[in-house]
Amino acid sequence: MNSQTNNGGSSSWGAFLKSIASFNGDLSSLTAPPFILSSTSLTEFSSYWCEHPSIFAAPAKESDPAKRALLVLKWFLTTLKQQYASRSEQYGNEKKPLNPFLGELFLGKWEDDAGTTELISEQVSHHPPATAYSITNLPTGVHLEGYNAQKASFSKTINIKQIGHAVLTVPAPSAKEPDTYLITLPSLHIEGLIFGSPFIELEGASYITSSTGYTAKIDYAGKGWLSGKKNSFTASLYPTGKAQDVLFNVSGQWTKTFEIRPGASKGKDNLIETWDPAQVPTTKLTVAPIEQQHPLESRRAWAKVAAAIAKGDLDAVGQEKSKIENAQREMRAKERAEGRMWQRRYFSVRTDAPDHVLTKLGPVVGLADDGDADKTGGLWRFDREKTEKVRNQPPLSEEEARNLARDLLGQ
Ligand code: HC3
Repeated sequence: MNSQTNNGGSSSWGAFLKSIASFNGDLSSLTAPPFILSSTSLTEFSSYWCEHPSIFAAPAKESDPAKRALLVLKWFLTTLKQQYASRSEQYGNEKKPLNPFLGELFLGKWEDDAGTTELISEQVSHHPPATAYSITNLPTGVHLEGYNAQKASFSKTINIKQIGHAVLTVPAPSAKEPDTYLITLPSLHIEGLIFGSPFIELEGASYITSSTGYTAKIDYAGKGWLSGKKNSFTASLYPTGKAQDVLFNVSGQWTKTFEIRPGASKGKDNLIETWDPAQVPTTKLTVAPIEQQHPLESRRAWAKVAAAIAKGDLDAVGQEKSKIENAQREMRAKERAEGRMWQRRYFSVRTDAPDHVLTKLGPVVGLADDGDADKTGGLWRFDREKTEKVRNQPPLSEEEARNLARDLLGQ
């Protein structure tokens, strides 16, 4: 059992395991013992897409469309370690993140050799929970947006199907129009539950398909009974519809190293590149100091809960969480009574027309053109007009900020 269980003791972990066995699929309802509680909200997870901004922006400098598609695949693969293993590497186990409230924001930027890259993450739906994000590298205009929700079930362990998708837009050097890449999200399950040190394993396959006519398929595999290494994958990049004509292969472990090689016709043993995350430092995201943040920004809104988690004071955790949950419930009731809806700050539901990306590229990767809107509260797209308006607004006065925190967070 993990050493961090000292606090909660093995019996509380045992009780947690028992509660998982009767799990109803609502991840937020899991009552986890203190050592497994994280003070990080799921809105922060959007930042995992870009911890290497120069790898994110690199496709914009490549004039060959097949090589651009390979650079996009490489970037996607480099994000997996951050997305799915960084917490268990940092804390020794995968913790239970804070369940974001509607309208919660996480804003930041990366500043490095790739210039400024901006992050906007917003909880756009609470029932069902869905987080939307937009990431833009300003010098190149490379832009990622997407939204995700999770559908969980229990069979031997916690299994999670990710709902939603991401769209990467790459303004390419010699191309008339930017490339569009539609990215699907892998399924995952939790391993190590029984030993009190949960970690994530990815499974099944995910895809990236592009408007330039290339598709990448990534197959995930874990450590089997007899063979295999944990966090393994093999990926191939091919012209869309011609899965046999592999242009590039990538294989390895998404937590460790992986190798990029040409497809069979170009000498599959020729190594093009080895990616070793240990050799490439990540760029730290900068967020505004808490007192300068908007009251709905994650770290400001959850500060008291985070402090209580840090102290291991479960009563205070419960009380502070309840304040937010109750205020949110009251706000929803008020909105219903007044016949209005919570206005999302940076994203809008796409209702006016068919979504061109999903109509064109969705069928290649098995995504419906409604973007699974019924399971994510809508087909969410980044709204540049709204964002412009927000940017032109004066900052909230202290009184406005206090009132917002009182009305929306019970603080
Ligand atoms: C399942 C998960 C919440 C969802 C997390 C997602 C899918 C969110 C979107 C990110 O881009 C990628 C990502 C990574 C990790 C996923 C989390 C792992 C565990 C957490 C459950 C709600 C917690 C389960 C409880 C426990 C104790 C096993 O950690």
